[in-house]
Amino acid sequence: MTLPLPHPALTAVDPELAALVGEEELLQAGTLRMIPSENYVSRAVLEASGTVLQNKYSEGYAGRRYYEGQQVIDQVERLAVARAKALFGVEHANVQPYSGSPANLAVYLAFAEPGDTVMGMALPMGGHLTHGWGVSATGKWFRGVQYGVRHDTGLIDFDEVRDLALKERPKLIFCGGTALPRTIDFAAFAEIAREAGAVLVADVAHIAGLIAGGAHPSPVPHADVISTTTHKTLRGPRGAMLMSREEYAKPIDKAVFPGLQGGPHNQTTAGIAVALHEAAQPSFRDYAHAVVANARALADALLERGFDLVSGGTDNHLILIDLTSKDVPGKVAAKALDRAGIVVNYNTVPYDPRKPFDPSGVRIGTPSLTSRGLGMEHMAQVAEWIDRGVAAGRSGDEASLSRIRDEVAALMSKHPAPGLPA
Ligand code: DSN
Repeated sequence: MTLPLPHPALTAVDPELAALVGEEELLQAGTLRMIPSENYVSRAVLEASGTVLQNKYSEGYAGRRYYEGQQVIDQVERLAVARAKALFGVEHANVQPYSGSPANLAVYLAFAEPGDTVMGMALPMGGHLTHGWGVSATGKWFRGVQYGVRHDTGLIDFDEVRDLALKERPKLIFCGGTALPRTIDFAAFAEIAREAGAVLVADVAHIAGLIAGGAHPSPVPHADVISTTTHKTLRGPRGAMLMSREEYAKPIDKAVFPGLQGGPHNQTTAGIAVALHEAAQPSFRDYAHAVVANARALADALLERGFDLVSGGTDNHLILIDLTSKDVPGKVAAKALDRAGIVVNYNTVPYDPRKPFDPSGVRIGTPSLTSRGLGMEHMAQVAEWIDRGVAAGRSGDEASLSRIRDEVAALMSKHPAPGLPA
């Protein structure tokens, strides 16, 4: 089979949309995708996510629905829940949240009242909007207090976190985020949460696949609630899960439905079930460890080329580059790399003097390229492309960007992506 994939029904009904899907398939096949929150799902996950399960309403939970005709849907949801519990070793799993932000909002609904104090990592330090940041509903409807990382090390200062938690007595403490290149010390957060009388929420959206594959320590049994999306390192469809001990099952389930959401997206639940099955295979452990090994090798290669990495490197799938010393803004670099076939996102770095829409850094990661079978032996080449691309972005050398794009496409053509045939 060659790209783009045949979509006969779609092409017949809506050729304009079919053409756009085909363009996206070619783009994803021909580029080096390095946004750390993205990945490639398998053909099996794609198929499960595009089934007639889509046609069914099933508000409620398996065995307790508000609509009839759930003979199959109940089994699908039970399968996904059982697989999540087995994979992560948790007592309770809810697979219905539509995505990470609604999942986190459900946690607020379950454990806090509007106006309560909540604590999370500041967004520009690597946290997430829904951890109480001001522009988010979670920062408007709750009183968000925020911790960060140390200026000198780029690492979380647990003395600062403890002092803040004991002073502010938040109802919830979030750990985890979107731009954290280092291992999260769940035990340290749990101790602080216990002292402060807070519910500890581990948002492991970025690292769920690494945890499942044994390449990052698990938040079990330290966190009271574990929130995760399913589409990042876990390599499932776009969705989310909330996991906990049994004692929190009821408030979490009630908050997701009927508190916040209506009918679950059953086709997504099916895709999640397939992804969890795939993540339970021995090959997924290899994948998770390879993601980290690649990121470390890439970080070393970038350091050799004089790049300034926040916290000095990485323990996981993600690298945050501060481009101040390269004299090029993150946005200029990200857009140049995109023209060179290397897809990254511009990102704030801790204590960034620039604005969020025009920050100093770029955020890169290895989940997608590892899914395509790139290994440590390729990371020096990837670093060289990034180095050349950033320099070409600074000088406006479009010919150089175009040459990199051809080189990238040549390598990627030898590494078919899951879900996309060569
Ligand atoms: N948008 C996600 C990310 O890119 O990290 C977080 O929600």
